[in-house]
Amino acid sequence: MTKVWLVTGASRGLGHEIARAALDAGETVVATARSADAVREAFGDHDRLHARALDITDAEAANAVAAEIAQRFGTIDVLVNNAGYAELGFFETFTDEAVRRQFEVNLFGTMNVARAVAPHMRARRAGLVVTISSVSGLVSNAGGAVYSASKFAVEGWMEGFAQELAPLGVRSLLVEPGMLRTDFMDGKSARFGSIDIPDYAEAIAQYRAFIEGANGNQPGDPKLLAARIVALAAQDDAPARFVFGDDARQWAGAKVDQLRHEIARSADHD
Ligand code: NJP
Repeated sequence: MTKVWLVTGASRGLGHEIARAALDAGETVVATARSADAVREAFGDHDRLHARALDITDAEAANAVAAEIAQRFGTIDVLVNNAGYAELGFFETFTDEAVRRQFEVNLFGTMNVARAVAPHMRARRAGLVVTISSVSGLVSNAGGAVYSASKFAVEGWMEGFAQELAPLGVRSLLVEPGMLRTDFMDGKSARFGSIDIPDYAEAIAQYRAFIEGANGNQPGDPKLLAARIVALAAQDDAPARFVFGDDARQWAGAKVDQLRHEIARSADHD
């Protein structure tokens, strides 16, 4: 039977590919982004595609979209909480406003949509919440402190919330991709710290050169990840986490090794 998907951030990048892959699998998809027209333009005409405007920082809009889907289709089977962006650069180069904006979208916006959808899933004792986190939700590096802080927060929230939902029949999948070829690192999406701090100038110049070199050349294929997510969503025994890409698995593995080492060393000081 065809399932009903709600995908955020579906105008471009990974969200667009997930919505497309779900349509190709025969599903009904409510695809959202800040502009419904941008979503319509991205997909063209499709009878199972329903474009809606949803800025995820707007909790009322999230409630309205979820209520409309539940009323119209009787169900929301899969939520893909995908919309997000990155504030890239060294922590002290960001204003407080920029840091809060990062959390407003990546954490509180993602929570808004989950809060809007979860009651409909709980009522039916069924559903799947897919959260697009990042390997940066497991590992942080110089230049990624603010973005990682928001994704670590997403991880902590969803790890607990997933356990609250599971006994009520609602499954969860946290996705931690490595670098994907989307607009993510491009000026169309990413923002950069604006405060000039000479102590960091050289390190920041190297970091910016890395970002410029990586933009458009990321190893991860968003189409492939989208296909994997749609396949995982169809499995009853899907894993709680999906770390996508060699780069992500390498970084996450190194973090686990480092944590084990530091935990063992901590025991020496008990
Ligand atoms: O980025 P991009 P991705 N409300 O820039 C939307 C994570 N990730 O596909 O409104 C609603 O091509 C925006 O829509 P628009 C990343 O953190 C990525 O790579 O038209 N929507 C667009 O559709 C994020 O969570 C990489 O501007 C909002 C989409 O989000 C997810 O993957 C690695 C919005 C962004 O498309 C998708 O990002 C990784 C708002 N307030 C995790 N703000 C990577 N690409 O390397 C933005 O580990 N959007």
